[in-house]
Amino acid sequence: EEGYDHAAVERRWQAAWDDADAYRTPDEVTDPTYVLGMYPYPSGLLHMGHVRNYTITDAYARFRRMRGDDVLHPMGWDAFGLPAENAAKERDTNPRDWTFDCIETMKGQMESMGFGYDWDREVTTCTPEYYRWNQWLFREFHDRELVEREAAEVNWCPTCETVLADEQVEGGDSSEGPGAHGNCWRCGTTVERRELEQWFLRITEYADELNGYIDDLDGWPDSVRQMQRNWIGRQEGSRVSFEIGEAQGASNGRGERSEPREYGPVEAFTTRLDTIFGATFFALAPDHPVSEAVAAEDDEVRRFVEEEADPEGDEPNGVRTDLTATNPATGEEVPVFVADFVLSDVGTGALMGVPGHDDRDHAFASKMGVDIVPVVAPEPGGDSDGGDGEAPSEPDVSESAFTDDGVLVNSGEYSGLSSAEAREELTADIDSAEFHTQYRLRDWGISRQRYWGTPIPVVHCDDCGPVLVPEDDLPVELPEFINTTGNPLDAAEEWKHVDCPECGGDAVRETDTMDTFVDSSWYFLRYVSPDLEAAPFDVDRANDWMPVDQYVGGIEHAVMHLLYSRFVTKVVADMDMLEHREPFENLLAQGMVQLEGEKMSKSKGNVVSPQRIVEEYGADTARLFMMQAAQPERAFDWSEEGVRSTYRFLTRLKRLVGEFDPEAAEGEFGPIASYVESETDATVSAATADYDDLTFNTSLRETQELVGTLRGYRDHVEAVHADTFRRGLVTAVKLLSPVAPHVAEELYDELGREGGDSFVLDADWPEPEGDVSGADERRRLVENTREDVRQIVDVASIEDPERIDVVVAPEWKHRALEIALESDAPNLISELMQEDDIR
Ligand code: ANZ
Ligand code: ZN
Repeated sequence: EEGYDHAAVERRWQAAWDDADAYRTPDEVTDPTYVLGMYPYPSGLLHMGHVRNYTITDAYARFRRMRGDDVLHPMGWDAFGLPAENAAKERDTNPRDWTFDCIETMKGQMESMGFGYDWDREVTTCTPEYYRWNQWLFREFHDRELVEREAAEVNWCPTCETVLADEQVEGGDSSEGPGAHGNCWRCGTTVERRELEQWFLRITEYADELNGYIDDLDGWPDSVRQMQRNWIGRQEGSRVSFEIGEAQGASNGRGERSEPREYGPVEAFTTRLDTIFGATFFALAPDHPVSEAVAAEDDEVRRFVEEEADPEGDEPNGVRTDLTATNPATGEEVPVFVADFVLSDVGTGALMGVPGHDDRDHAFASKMGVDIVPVVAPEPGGDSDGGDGEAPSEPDVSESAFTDDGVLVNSGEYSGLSSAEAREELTADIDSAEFHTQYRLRDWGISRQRYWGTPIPVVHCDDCGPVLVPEDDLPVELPEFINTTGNPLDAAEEWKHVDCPECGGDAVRETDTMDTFVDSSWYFLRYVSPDLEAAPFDVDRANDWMPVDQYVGGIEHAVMHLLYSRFVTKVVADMDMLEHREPFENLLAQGMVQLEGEKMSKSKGNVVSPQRIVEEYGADTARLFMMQAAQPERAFDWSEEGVRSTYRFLTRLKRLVGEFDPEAAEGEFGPIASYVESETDATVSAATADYDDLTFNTSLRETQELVGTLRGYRDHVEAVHADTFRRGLVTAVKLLSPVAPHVAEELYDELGREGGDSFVLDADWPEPEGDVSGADERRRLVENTREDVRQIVDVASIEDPERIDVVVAPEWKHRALEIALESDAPNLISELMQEDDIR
């Protein structure tokens, strides 16, 4: 069977929308709904992941619009980044031209998909009109003491020759938190550590709020919320200092004896101060200042620090120093180790070792021959051998640690307290202890040694040090691209040398550019007033539209992009530029498009080209197939057979509408028409609820069933009732229109528009006309006559014999069975045979 002329239909309506400026955002906003898909990196061509992402937002935006909301549904380009620079080098062009070529292509593809964007609001981050506001924000952050310059160990990719944020290092388990070692997210090369002067945004200042608000983000998937919590890694505990000194009479590694050295108090962070009576050793990270001081004098320690320490190793390794630490609870001196399982960027870089109650400490102490003392016992009565009032019995910790909370033992006057009570009391009683909340989150290093990004608006002067570029001199524009190894900005001599804004002397521009996650941390605000020249965004409009009602994008952005956006939103709110403190009210992380169970990817060579699908079957088929294949959050397999069957559905629907002749439809409004009306109502109410939940797949199934019912109606009665049939068709078309907008426009046109609508997208969303609360009930109450039964059976059984029980009143079931037997309908027969009232 031949398909409909999808190319003609799609061309016609895209042109009509264009002419009418149909997707312009309304100026007057009463019921704002902001629907946003994560903007793409302009890499060359749209892939199926994009198509899925943007079909979801487009369908939802259209649905909200038909429901009467004012909708903002913009699109833009995450246009800075390393691949453009690499591509430019390969092709002997420059990143700007390459990027704009990609944008043009992808924009054309988006238009061919029928995505209804307001292109007047297009935002392209590599334009000075956009990135000047990154620079402006950098200044504002600086004024608020949220910018810091620090020499820091950074992740360095030797292949890309650039620093990577912790989040851009993959392979290390991200649940381990920042700083996990691994591979470059771009090229897979093993990441090295290097020390460089870096600019940081102090996201840690907002750690507490970023963590606390997660509880309120109930429009977000739990998985994403949990990933954010893990990343922030809030821990409540105590800081406690141990006095560190050289043991009396210890040798200092040079074989001489000298005065015992004092190192003073050293702080450790612990979540288990209740176990302090069992702290039988103290351990320092290899690059803790005390470790470094000791290493300078002690060969063995130096060898460990410089050569042997392996923080990624499975086993904890360490070396014993000549130092001792005084346990402030017991007054006892315990040995001090330098150990590689103590991480320098966690807590204070030092810990009290409690082998009886911590697994790693246990493994380390066993290896080093350190005492293992139980100081917490399981709560008596909790276990089978326990009873009320029984004394807690010490756990056996010789083989492994007892890591639960419990009741203190061997802890002096604190014995008998619960772990929680003991933590309170010990923190209060020990002079050198205080409560402390710690985060795994680190400040956000934004410096990149790359050309294609926002220049950091700083000038380095020999006399004044780093000086911010004054606001009036913004933007600091990128110079022309120079094809060179290393950072092209270092080679841009003319651009680089400037006068110091403070003293007028010779100075040099900062040649690092910003992480592109800076661009994406506020782009959703730029869309509200994309052309504004006086500010990054119009505060009133932002307050109208924000927060984004529905944000849709890939799960790979669960941590970095979403966390940075939340951070920047909070800072902007603190600048009194926004009423809201969270940017995204509802978040949908769309599932992957797969082929034979594997993610589509160039490297696997299993990519299906959206362009080919659009050419062969049309954008509507591509969109409809994707949305009906699975719930948006789920992964699903691309299937050419599925695509073809969707195409057949649209082709037949188009024919069904085409063949409907209202003049010739002279059927009565009888029980069958009434049944069809109730099916229409029931479909509207179910499909609407599903659109509200973004479960397009079920709403589309309902709609397809309605189309089946309508076809059955037409095929099995002499003449349909014109109004009923037309209403059914119009309803089906409207319900399909968010997902298959071109066909829907065409059919809405053929059916004769309602009111003064120019487009189906301006039409009112359908409403049930009858009482749908009892829809099922009403279906049963259809007044069945003998002949009606036959016809209802025919109409209903086309699509779904299982529904026979709601379609046919009980007293007519026998008659229905007779009919089924006569017409040799095996599915229907078996369905009816199972009915109680027949058996
Ligand atoms: C004593 C103690 C006793 C601890 C005990 C735990 C259990 P988790 O384990 O994730 O809750 N710690 C502190 N600083 C560290 C560092 N720089 N590198 C590695 N580990 C460090 O994290 C909190 C615990 O991590 C802290 O509490 C400390 O060990 C360890 F029965 O202190 B605990
Ligand atoms: Zn100066």
